[in-house]
Amino acid sequence: MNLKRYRVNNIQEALQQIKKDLGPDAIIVSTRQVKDGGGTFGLFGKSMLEVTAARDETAKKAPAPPVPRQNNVESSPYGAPDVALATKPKLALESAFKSQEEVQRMLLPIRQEIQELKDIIVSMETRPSRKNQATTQLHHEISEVRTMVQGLAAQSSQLRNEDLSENLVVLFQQMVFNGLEEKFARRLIQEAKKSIPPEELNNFPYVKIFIARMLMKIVRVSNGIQKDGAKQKIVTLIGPTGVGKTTTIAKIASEQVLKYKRKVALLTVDTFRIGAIEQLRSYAKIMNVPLEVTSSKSEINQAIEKFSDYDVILIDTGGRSQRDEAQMYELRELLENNNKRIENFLVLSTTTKDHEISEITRKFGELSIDGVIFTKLDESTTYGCIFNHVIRFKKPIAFLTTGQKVPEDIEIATKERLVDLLLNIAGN
Ligand SMILES: Nc1nc2c(ncn2[C@@H]2O[C@H](COP(=O)(O)OP(=O)(O)OP(=O)(O)O)[C@@H](O)[C@H]2O)c(=O)[nH]1
Ligand SMILES: [Mg+2]
Repeated sequence: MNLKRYRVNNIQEALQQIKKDLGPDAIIVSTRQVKDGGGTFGLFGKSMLEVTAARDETAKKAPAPPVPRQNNVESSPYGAPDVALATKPKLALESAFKSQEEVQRMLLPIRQEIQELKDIIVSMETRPSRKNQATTQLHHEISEVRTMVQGLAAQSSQLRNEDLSENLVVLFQQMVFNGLEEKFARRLIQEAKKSIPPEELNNFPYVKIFIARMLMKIVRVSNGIQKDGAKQKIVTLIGPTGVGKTTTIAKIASEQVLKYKRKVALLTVDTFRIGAIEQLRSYAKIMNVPLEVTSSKSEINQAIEKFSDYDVILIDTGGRSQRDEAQMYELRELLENNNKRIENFLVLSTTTKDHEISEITRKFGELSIDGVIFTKLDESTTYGCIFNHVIRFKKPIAFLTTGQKVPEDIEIATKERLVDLLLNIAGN
């Protein structure tokens, strides 16, 4: 994989250089405006376009020529040693010891030693050490990126054949590389082609902003937790295990108390995981807000009754696997048809695979979903999954979380921020 970054005055300049350096199969993975040095702290620097391009070098390489097989030589995954031992030295030995059997007998201990070494190497390669797992994961990711770059190069030439301007192709590449589903990206650029005045199609900043505006119209946000005149807001966080529900509850509670000066109470129905209650209890203690532990629908209702004069009640639930029908049933039983209006916010991690995010949403969607929280943005490098979700499920996004620190690593999701995550609009 060859990745190169360019600072240029405009996209045409970048495309020329990329074609020259990386060839026609290179794809653009990112474009953004940056300040280019100059002046104090770069303040008076010229605004430049920074373009990152990738090319999979293995794509067009001819396959390696086959290694000629030697007669009577056992093929070895480790290559040379077997061949060397079984050919030249064999001839020398044959002349010294007349009989074939004698030669074989002489070679036996050497063969055994080689086999033992091979076994050691194999066991080292397959031992599930952390380092090995990380390396395997990395190899897997590199091969995924490589496949994507190859696929994108092919799709791009198809788009060029459909007479789409180079600027639209570049933005298509950038969005798909960032995880936006191909068919959504394709629809966007085809729509943009119809709406952008032909004389502007060669104006990269214009085309980019145009697509950003289209995305702003698609994406939905709920501005965190808005009370909208309601006397009380009750919000439950639901979702799979380990996505950050409890940590996010603590962040939201803290923001509600400190920033909005609201009276906040916490509830937890996470009763089957040791330590889960303690985790929330320690946050409640720090923030000086009450916490009630509940394990049935009637207990939830009683606790809500108890906190009837609180502005916001936040309910934490234990993570559940969307594939565990019994757990999902229990969650529905606990949260559906309560006397009070409870809003469910689905918590999803941006590190989860796109198709899993859809599966989770469909399963948890058997409960009503009023908002979505995307967590662990700091651990992810692509954010297209957020847009795929909005396009597929049309649910408003309430918050984004960006780290483990409570309370600071949380932000209210805004349309501008979301579009920036996909297209790098803001620049540096
Ligand atoms: N990097 C990063 N880690 C996070 C973020 N939010 C939560 N975490 C971490 O994710 C781990 C799980 O967080 P929890 O809040 O316990 O997750 P949960 O969804 O409540 O987990 P269960 O109750 O077991 O389902 C913890 O180590 C958190 O610190 C985030 O935005 N970024
Ligand atoms: Mg939890």
